[in-house]
Amino acid sequence: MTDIPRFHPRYASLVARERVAAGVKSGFTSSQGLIAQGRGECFDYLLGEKTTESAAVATRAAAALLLLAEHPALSVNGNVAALVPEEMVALADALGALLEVNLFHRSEERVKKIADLLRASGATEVLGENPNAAVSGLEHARALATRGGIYDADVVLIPLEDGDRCEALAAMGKKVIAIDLNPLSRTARKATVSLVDNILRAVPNLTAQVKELSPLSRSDLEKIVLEYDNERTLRQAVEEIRNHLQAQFKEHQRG
Ligand code: PTJ
Repeated sequence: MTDIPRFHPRYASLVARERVAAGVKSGFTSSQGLIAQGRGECFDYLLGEKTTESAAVATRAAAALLLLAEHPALSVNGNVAALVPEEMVALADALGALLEVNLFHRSEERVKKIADLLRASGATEVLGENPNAAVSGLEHARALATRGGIYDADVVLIPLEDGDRCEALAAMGKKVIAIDLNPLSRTARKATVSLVDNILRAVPNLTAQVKELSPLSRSDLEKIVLEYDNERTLRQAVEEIRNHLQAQFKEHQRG
């Protein structure tokens, strides 16, 4: 990896870029993952590279939804594995949830490398290497699922992916939580709860929220979920981008 100086103004973003590039070199992230990361970086820049108010509200609702779930499952692809392997294991542990590798550009070699990485990061059980079911309505490899894992889950976390699986999982009656920096994406619009935040911040924040909310009663958790409105959150995220850009513009004008 390139040695990035800690004081570099774009340190976090450059380190993330290096991690995705290292994932490609190690063979568990797809080369297309570099493009996805670039797209994410751009939206993060527009958001001010921070967890916004709307993302914090969505994170709380996502934590409540996960705590209410009987069978939560967390999906892991090549970009997620490159950026937050240990953090995904910590979230799974906090919830007693299952981790399942699910890839768009699937190869058995990549699935195994990601599962091995998650195990090396502390996961006791990782699904996805032997899928035995398919999510209906999807023509590609992302349809593959495991019984007892994503296929039977009532709440599924799907970070960094395209919208068609989100829609297909929702059509199966599941609640879907997306992590996607693009508030206009199909995934963000179709999910039950969308975290418009960088996965680097979103997953640790989600784990912290799960721990904070875990003493609450089911009815208190249900209240948080009921009060949450995903459309309102996405509108607010777009507004936050606009406000950030206006503030930046004013600063540039002042010199
Ligand atoms: O490992 P595979 O084969 O399953 O492929 C994974 C990728 C990410 C390549 C695949 O799912 C893909 O092509 O995804 P898309 O369609 O590019 O969508 C990814 C979404 O995640 C985009 O809306 C990005 O803005 C967003 N995104 C990218 N990086 C981040 C992000 N969101 C949060 N945090 C990020 N770091």
